[in-house]
Amino acid sequence: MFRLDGKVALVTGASRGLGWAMAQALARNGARVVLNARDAAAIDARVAEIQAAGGQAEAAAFDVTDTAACAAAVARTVERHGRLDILVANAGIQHRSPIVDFPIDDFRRVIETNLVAVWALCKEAARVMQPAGRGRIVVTGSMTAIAARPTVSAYIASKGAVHALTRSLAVELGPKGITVNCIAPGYFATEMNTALVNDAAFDGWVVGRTPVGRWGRPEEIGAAAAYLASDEAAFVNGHTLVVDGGFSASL
Ligand code: GCO
Repeated sequence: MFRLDGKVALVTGASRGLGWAMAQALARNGARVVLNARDAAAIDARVAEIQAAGGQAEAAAFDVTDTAACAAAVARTVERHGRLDILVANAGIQHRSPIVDFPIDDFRRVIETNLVAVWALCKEAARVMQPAGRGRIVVTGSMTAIAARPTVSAYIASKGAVHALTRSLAVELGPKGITVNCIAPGYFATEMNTALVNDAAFDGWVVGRTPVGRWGRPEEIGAAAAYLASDEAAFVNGHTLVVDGGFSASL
């Protein structure tokens, strides 16, 4: 079950954190994975790691806020491999500041990366999946779009929109054989959260509020992405799969 042999996937933000974990999981299950990140050297190293482990991978270094680059990457993938079966629109950034001090330019940057780029990638992927009558789109949302905390208003707004976009596209693309689902991570010890992990009070709060009593491990997100990308998940559509150790289920 959950094999992806013969499938071609594009994963954005794949050089580290949750994106890297998802790219590894898809490759481990047999997919040919196109890994995206802004940093060409970082993504080349990750491609080499997957290849060394016997997987199929190639690099696509571009900034997801460059919508022309997004379109070109999808077109190049189809040109090279004749298909794009799976999109994992994961790349995202964080900016933390009380709203009263939050620079509008930082707000716009977060929205451009976490929402506009995700929308643009979904558009390009749908354009090539539709003729095939099949596709899997997985977007990275956030538990904070379900239960918020202070000082991350741009991130939460962007992720809340991504959760809504998931439902919108699931309804529009479902009839074309394309499912669209969202993975909403809880607190994971990724590079984006290094400052939080290293803050003893915040670390204690996360561990105390999470029923399983720890931060998430990136590989635990990889398994969720591999499932949603699989043939077995054909009847899962418009769903937000929360992977948070029970954090958002608890008072
Ligand atoms: C923060 C964190 C969160 C997590 C994750 C939780 O500052 O609270 O960055 O946003 O990264 O998104 O779901």
